[in-house]
Amino acid sequence: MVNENRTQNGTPNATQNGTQKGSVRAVLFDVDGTLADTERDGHRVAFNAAFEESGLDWNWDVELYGDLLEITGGKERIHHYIRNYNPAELERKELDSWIASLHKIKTKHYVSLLARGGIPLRPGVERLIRELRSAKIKIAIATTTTEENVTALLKSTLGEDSLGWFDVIGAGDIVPGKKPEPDIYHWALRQLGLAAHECIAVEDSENGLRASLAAGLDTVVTVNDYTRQQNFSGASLVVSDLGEPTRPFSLLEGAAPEGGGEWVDAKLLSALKG
Ligand code: XBP
Ligand code: MG
Repeated sequence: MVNENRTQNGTPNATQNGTQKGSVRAVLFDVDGTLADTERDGHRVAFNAAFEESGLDWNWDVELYGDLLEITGGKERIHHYIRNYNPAELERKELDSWIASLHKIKTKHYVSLLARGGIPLRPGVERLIRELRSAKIKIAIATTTTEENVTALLKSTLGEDSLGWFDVIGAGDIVPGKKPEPDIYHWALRQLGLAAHECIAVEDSENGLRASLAAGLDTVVTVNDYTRQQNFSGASLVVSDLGEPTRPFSLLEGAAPEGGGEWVDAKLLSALKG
């Protein structure tokens, strides 16, 4: 257990007025693009499999999907696609429930793709999660994706027990507003019983960063092919990935704290809180 009044090497880390300097109480992880690179070869493939199973001649290629990722939420993304690329479908009777049933088929395909071991965790993710757990720092999930998808990803990469490692899992429709709305981060902080200033978020996209910043969370961004060119102003640090001691990250924006390694660990996260 990390003693609130001492850092792990025993030096006091309280500031003059006694507030905890730089201690991170919880890390809130985004999922898609952050824990794993799930969009291009996971969700996109599952959407296309659902369209085919439903007899639709729709095909979201890599480039089009990159544009559609501007809209978070699978059901919202299908609706956006219809409005902007296939407006004739707007005439479909009970459009919303038809989209919901199409999305259910997509989720079925995505979950089975993950179960086949489809998508690995990104560099440093498992290491950081295990480190935070042993440092007794809480970990949470705050994602737009469907909870079933989170469960499938954690099971297929970290094993069944890993579901119990997370103090809070906030996903999908549990909140009314999806990223860039801050709803899911507010929800997760409430469940954690912590204030934003005690925590830090890890994200991959501009939508995600806008959501975490709006919730008052310092945020580390790990980019990927779909998000590299996006606007990450306000992020505490922008890096290629979380890195490993043997495979340092590339620092893209911001300054890694003094004395830290070139990988994201509990020490670096606390130092970022400064
Ligand atoms: C990413 C999303 C999700 C996924 C698809 O979520 O926006 O909508 O693209 O999953 P995050 P669903 O980056 O917040 O993890 O089809 O289940 O929505
Ligand atoms: Mg994401």
